[in-house]
Amino acid sequence: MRRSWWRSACLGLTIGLLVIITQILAQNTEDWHYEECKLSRSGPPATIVTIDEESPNGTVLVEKMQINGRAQDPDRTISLTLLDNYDYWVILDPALQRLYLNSTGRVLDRDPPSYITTIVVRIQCTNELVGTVILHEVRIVVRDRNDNAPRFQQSGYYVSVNELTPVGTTIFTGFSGNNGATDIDDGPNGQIEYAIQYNPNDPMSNRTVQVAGTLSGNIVLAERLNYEERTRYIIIVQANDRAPFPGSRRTATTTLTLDVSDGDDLGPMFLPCVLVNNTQDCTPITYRVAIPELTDLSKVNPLNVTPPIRAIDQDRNIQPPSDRPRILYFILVGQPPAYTEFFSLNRSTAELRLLKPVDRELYQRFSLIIKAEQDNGHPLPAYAELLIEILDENNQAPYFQRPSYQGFISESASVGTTISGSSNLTAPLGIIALDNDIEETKDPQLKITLNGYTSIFTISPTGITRYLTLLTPVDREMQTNYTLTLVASDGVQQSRPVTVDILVIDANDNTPTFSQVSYNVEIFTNMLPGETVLQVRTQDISKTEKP
Ligand SMILES: *[C@@H]1O[C@H](CO)[C@@H](O)[C@H](O)[C@H]1NC(C)=O
Ligand SMILES: *[C@@H]1O[C@H](CO)[C@@H](O)[C@H](O)[C@H]1NC(C)=O
Ligand SMILES: *[C@@H]1O[C@H](CO)[C@@H](O)[C@H](O)[C@H]1NC(C)=O
Ligand SMILES: *[C@@H]1O[C@H](CO)[C@@H](O)[C@H](O)[C@H]1NC(C)=O
Ligand SMILES: *[C@@H]1O[C@H](CO)[C@@H](O)[C@H](O)[C@H]1NC(C)=O
Ligand SMILES: *[C@@H]1O[C@H](CO)[C@@H](O)[C@H](O)[C@H]1NC(C)=O
Ligand SMILES: *[C@@H]1O[C@H](CO)[C@@H](O)[C@H](O)[C@H]1NC(C)=O
Ligand SMILES: [Ca+2]
Ligand SMILES: [Ca+2]
Repeated sequence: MRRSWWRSACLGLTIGLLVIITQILAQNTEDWHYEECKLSRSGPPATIVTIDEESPNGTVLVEKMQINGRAQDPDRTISLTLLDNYDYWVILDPALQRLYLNSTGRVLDRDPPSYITTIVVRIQCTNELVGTVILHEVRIVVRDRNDNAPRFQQSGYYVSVNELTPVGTTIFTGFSGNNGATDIDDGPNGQIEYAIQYNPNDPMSNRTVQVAGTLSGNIVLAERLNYEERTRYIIIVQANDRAPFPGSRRTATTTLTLDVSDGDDLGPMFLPCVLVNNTQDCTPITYRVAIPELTDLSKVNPLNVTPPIRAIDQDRNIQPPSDRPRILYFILVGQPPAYTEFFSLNRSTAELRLLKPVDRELYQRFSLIIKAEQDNGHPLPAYAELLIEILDENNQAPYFQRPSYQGFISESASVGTTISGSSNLTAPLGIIALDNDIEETKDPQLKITLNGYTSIFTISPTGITRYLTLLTPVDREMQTNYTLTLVASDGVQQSRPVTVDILVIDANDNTPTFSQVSYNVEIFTNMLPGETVLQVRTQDISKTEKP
């Protein structure tokens, strides 16, 4: 009985060992099956790759997934499927465990509005031996390319700057807050810098302003403006992005129109202004007035100054107009000093008035300096001379400088032509009448009347030297001479008449030609001095000679 217990115990032990060995063997086989579908590489569980945006279709995303197992027949141990393939951006080749980009018919665009910055897919691996499933994540990061140029938000920009603005002042901040150029690329590819470009159509514009900060695009004045010289600059501003390689940076340009506004930097000027040669300066002006001695004030006031005293501000376009200063007039100094008793100049109207009659025995003339200045205290006054002649009582008759005048006019002369003083028609015929009542003896106010042929000729109404001009065309065939008379009058006294003879000259475009090309002349030895050798006739082919 004891012996059979031992035997059965040994049998049980043997069976137990067998079971354990079998189990160990079985376990080894299953472990091997479970390695399928796992990654053969070490490292993080997800596969992360980076590609450029706009990569072409078929670009390899992942060369090999490195998943354990064989995904193609025969002897397939695993099968691979792509999950979460949003928009089908990824193609899986299971046999090669390779991932491709599918951009058939479209562009992988990282920038707005697509904003494709990452693509995440999962690869499902099914273990065909034991039926287990493992998911592998693949994360595709889309890298930005500098494929967009900056774009200005406005087609052009505008700024108005007063000419008195100091150099260094920020005059333009219109690019701030995304109102300048924007670039939809990412990072530096989308950051903007501004610069002023040379404008061949406005070569000064890149000197006039500077960019204060390349990132802000704020613009400062680099040179003094002068409204009187230039009122507008066309500035070309370039925006570029900051792509790391300068060669791949992209740019855009816009124009900034800078209008200069007028500032109060100039004083007044007296009118009329005759510029000194090629300058912006007026030649000094002299105003004149002649007043008869001992005249009734009411007859002469206000005094008739020629040209009328007037000054304007040289800053002509100060805005708003209410900011424009008024101009005040003063007599600054004068000779003789007694002028203060006789004359007053209205501060605001420049009206000159005689305060009491002048005796020519005491004063023959006054020479004054007048001043015009702005009513706002601006320190740039203008000065002019004012000459006042005191005229003798009118007791002398005017007279002509010459006893008679000879004038010439071509019959082809058009209406308005001035009668010439020489037969070659090179200089006009000037007629001067004088009056000894007036100290300078030349009175531009004298009235000269023409007697005879008033429908054909006329004389200039004013001026020291007068000229005759043609009113209707003349024809030498009708009349070759016109004789008329002139009379000068100072309003009271009259000159003696003078005669003007005007000769109509044949209009002749063709130079005279000789009737024969050469002449054979025989000179007789017994000829007397003065005898005719040959009569040579020149013929004017434009006109047959009249007897
Ligand atoms: C895009 O690429 C995939 C993978 O290489 C290829 O199978 C497909 O034919 C390509 N499509 C075109 C239009 O070329
Ligand atoms: C590639 O993408 C296009 C467009 O989305 C889609 O129609 C096509 O089926 C995709 N091709 C593959 C092989 O997934
Ligand atoms: C303006 O542009 C011209 C031409 O490119 C250049 O020579 C000049 O130096 C520039 N001026 C300034 C102040 O940048
Ligand atoms: C104006 O120019 C002329 C010649 O062009 C010259 O003779 C004259 O001196 C100049 N006048 C002044 C004020 O510069
Ligand atoms: C100047 O002229 C203005 C306008 O005619 C007049 O109102 C003013 O009284 C005058 N001033 C003097 C001092 O005469
Ligand atoms: C025209 O004639 C005048 C005098 O008759 C003379 O002084 C002048 O030199 C002449 N001019 C020409 C261009 O012949
Ligand atoms: C025509 O003018 C000439 C001078 O050129 C003069 O000698 C002649 O007398 C005048 N004839 C008449 C009819 O006035
Ligand atoms: Ca860019
Ligand atoms: Ca981009």
